[in-house]
Amino acid sequence: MQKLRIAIQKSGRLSEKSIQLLNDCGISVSNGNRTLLASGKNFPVEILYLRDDDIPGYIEDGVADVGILGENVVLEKGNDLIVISRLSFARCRMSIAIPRGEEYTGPEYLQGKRIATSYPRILRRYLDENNIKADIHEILGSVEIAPSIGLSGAIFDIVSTGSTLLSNGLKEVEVVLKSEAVLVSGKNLAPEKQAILDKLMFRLNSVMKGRTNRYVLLNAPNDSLQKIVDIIPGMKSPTIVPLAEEGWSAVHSVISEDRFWEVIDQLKEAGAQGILVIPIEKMVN
Ligand code: PRT
Ligand code: ZN
Repeated sequence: MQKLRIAIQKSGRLSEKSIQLLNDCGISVSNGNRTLLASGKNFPVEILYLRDDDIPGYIEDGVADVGILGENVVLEKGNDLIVISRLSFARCRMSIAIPRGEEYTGPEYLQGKRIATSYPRILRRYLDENNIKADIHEILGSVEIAPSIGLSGAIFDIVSTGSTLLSNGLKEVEVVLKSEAVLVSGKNLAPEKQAILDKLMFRLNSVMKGRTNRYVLLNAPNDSLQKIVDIIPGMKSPTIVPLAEEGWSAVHSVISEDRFWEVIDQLKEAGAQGILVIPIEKMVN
């Protein structure tokens, strides 16, 4: 039987979360000793553990079928990849930074400068779009030290908290793109593999939805129920159950995590009490 080959990062910022995501999809993947190729225990997949930079090439050559990697790597190294799903982890931005003491006047500042980066393709595109002629100096690691050793006047690199820039005397002046982990596939998957991928996507969507929503339970006087139902319509409509105390009901619903605090405030204002918020493991539609 055919198996879907999933490439994930062998060790690094994406590894644990990639394994966790597959596990949450019911695919047990060992994170013990990562041999190059391992079989999923209860789903027709094989896991290939690779350096993230190698994943696009392996997929494009047909050695792997799908992979989990940062969008930044997809944009820099991928030619023929399809982004199937955004995965909401390993979020970061790709930014231009310059020495803190310099005055930044806008993208024009970069005209004629030398910029050090490990992402020449993404940087080239940004510079071209802004009609900036600058010299891109490609280096593979420790990009952040380039200005202090006189190698370049600016850098283009991944930024998360910004503390690496800070401790190297740099300041972030342009956010060129935002990135997160994504699931990518090659073009033209064999039908049998596509069918496995469809199954995996059904599970993945349920897990992703569960992660981005919360189950809410609250009590409210009956005369505020309509207001509350309008605030939290839920998947279909909220469940309303009468409480033992006359004139009161319990309301159960689902709310999206990104609206969470705003919704909680509105619920309290509408008269909700005893609000409980519970994580959702999976949401199957
Ligand atoms: O060995 P392999 O080649 O597989 O791994 P790698 O060293 O190339 O990649 P890895 O594991 O460091 O990162 C994998 C992916 O995680 C990246 O391609 C990004 O998509 C994503 N990611 C998210 C990050 C960061 N956050 C991040 N902060 N990748 C790198 N960093 C670096 C950043 O460049 C800085 O130097 O971490 C440092 C700390 O960042 P600050 O801003 O928090 O100080
Ligand atoms: Zn890498």
